[in-house]
Amino acid sequence: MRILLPKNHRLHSPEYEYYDGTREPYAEKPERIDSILKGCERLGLPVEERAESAPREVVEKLHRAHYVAYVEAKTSELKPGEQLMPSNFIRDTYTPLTPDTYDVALQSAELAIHGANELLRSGETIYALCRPPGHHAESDAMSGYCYFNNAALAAEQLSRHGKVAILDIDYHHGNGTQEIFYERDDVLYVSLHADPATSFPFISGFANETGAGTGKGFTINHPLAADTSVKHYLEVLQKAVNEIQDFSADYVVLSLGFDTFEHDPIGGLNIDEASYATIGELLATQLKQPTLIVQEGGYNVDKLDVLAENFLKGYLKPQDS
Ligand code: SP5
Ligand code: ZN
Repeated sequence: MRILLPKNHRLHSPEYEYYDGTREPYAEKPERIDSILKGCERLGLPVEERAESAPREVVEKLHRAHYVAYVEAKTSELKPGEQLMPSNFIRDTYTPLTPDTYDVALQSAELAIHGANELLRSGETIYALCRPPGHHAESDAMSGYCYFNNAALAAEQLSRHGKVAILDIDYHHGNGTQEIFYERDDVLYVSLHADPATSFPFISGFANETGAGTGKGFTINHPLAADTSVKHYLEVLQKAVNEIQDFSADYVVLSLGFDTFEHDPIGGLNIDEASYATIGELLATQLKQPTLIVQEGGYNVDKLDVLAENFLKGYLKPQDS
């Protein structure tokens, strides 16, 4: 396993998000990646730092050109230290723009796409520590700290070489990833997430959303109740893995969020820190396909290092024995 690290992610560091109109400190902060990286380094995994940007045409394969141009134009108006909450192409009040947001989001996208290319070349598991995250970004809307959909762009690249399954285990439903692939049968989207009846993003992630047109049956949602036990969570995860095998995926993209942790400040299912090793081991044992791991959420900065370390220990265990 190799780690890809975005070099300039800390240039994107908004001060505020708005929760029902009230300013709150921005939860998706640079220290998240520092903490996750610490966990990776404790396992001695090789790290490649990158500062490349995804070409606009590549991003425009999945995002509407007019949206990409809007993000660029709005950020270019900003002076150092300023942040702007755009009025358009946005779904919520969690996704502000700062002067470097456009560039840093393109670099985050590049990290995932590069990961896909490396996976195609070597077959080795790649873990892209993308920041900003991506799974809430729709074809023409920023949302939930996400601007461009890193995992979807990686899946798009992989889909030119075979069938791709995206397994999304962030606490929140990946409304962006679902929307982007909703009518496609070559990319399966399977997600485990907190019930959207009561959790962000509210608009999607219900079990009756299963795809449309040729994509019918290729979106699978597993909403989970707030009181879900680890035991039940693992049973549903097993089911999701079986669905990926039934689809005969050639490649897997794992949208990995640590906001399912019981003490996450904005998410929080009942996953304790030790159980991330169980989750990692289950995935590594049963998903034999070449796999790209893409970082999504996870906001308990003081614990992210341990959560990542435990997940990776579990994930690497089958290889060690
Ligand atoms: C990638 C990702 O995990 N994005 C998640 C974005 C969801 N943000 C919603 C946070 C709302 C919770 N804030 C509640 C504060 C109440 N005082
Ligand atoms: Zn999340």
